Amino acid sequence: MNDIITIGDAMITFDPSATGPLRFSDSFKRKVGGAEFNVAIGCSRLGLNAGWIGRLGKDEFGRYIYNFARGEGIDVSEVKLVEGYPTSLNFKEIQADGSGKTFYYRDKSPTETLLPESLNESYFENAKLLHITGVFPAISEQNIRVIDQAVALAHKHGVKVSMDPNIRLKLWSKEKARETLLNWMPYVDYLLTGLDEAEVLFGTRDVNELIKNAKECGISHLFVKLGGDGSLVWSEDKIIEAPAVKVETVADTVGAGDGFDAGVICGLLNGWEPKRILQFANTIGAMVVGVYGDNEGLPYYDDVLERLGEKESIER
Ligand code: KDG
Repeated sequence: MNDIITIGDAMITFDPSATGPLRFSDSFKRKVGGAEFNVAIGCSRLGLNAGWIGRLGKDEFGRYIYNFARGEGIDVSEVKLVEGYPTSLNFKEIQADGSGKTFYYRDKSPTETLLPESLNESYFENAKLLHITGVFPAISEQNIRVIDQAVALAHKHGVKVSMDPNIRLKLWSKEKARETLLNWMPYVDYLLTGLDEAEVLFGTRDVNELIKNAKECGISHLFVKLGGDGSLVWSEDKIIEAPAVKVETVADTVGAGDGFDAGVICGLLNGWEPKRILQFANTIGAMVVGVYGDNEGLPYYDDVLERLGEKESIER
């Protein structure tokens, strides 16, 4: 049985060895990325049983990602390596302040071979939570149908659904993102969003307005990521806030939101109080940005406790 399952297009990510425009980057480190995949890694490191549903090319990169996932303890029983579709690629550009851009090479994504009817109903029946984001459905119309089926299966089996809109405007328009993601809101229990994405969805950045919208959609918990201002959660008609965790040096901001999501999912599945969930998730976000790579900075459970000062750190 998996605590959390997710569906995504995992990619090989080429991280530049130096900051600055991609056109001048001439050496890269080969890494692994993909928003939903990062969340699965984060959850697994925190001690949850995480399953990832996906398709990879039957090529060297696909094998690498598959083995990487297994090494992270992710359940890959619903992953297939397929002929004729190269594993998706992503080249990153990183600026001196840690902010970044992504350049995708995923037009013929192996996820084209993942059909709604490919989803295994018992995989959903045996999960506690389905995590979806706006990345996978932005890749193709078929992927949208896959998520339609996934949320329907989750609903049928009483599986909670969390959503991070993760709107990637290189993959689809604001209008298409809004229309598609809003269609799934009636199935979403936990919405984890930044203000920019919330604005795309609901046309406002005002927290009270967002709460009104969340209520109307039947969302039980609205988590808002506020970057340097920390985060907040609305649930049971209360708003709880937590400050950001101080970061000494920002190396690479990509993946921080996925780390936050993993922390929230861990807290929700363990039944923690909202304040504790935010404190834990903010800490993970801060730990991720201190390390280069989309998922290298995702901590193990004890690492978070050490960073929170709740567990002694023994260095030698
Ligand atoms: O959230 C981090 C991801 O965005 C990154 O790992 C890869 O851009 C990516 C994507 O499309 O999933």
